[in-house]
Amino acid sequence: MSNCLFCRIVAGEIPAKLAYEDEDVIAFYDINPQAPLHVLIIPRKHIAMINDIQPEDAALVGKLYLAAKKIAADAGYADEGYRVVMNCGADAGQSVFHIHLHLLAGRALSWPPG
Ligand code: DGP
Repeated sequence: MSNCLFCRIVAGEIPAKLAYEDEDVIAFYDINPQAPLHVLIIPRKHIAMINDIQPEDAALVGKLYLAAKKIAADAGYADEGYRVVMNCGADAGQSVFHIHLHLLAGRALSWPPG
C-alpha cells in the first residue's frame, strides 16, 4: 500500500536501520525508542491491524515472534528478559496501521502498562 508508512520502509522508499530481514519479515529500530533495545518487527505483507489477521496468516504471524526471539538473543537479552507487544486500535495506542511487534529490552519494564 503506497500510503502505508511501513510498506514504504519495506519498499526501501523510507530509510530505516534494519535489525533483521528475511523473505517475509523485516525488523528495524524504532524512531522513538522506549528502551535501550526497541525494534519493530513487521510482515512485508500489509496487514493493518490484528483484527485483519486471517487464518492463512498464522504462520506469518508466528514468524514475527521467531524474529523477535532471534533479535533478542543476538542482542544478549535472552536470559535477562524482554517484552514483545502488539497494539491494536486507538485505545491500545496503535498509530501505524501495519501490524508490528514492539520488542523492548535493556531495562526493567513495569506492568501493567499505562
Ligand atoms: P504503535 O504506536 O504501536 O503503532 O507503534 C508505532 C511505532 O512506530 C512507534 O513506536 C514509532 C514508530 N515509528 C513511527 N514512524 C517511524 C518511522 O518513520 N521510522 C521508524 N523507524 N519508526 C517509526
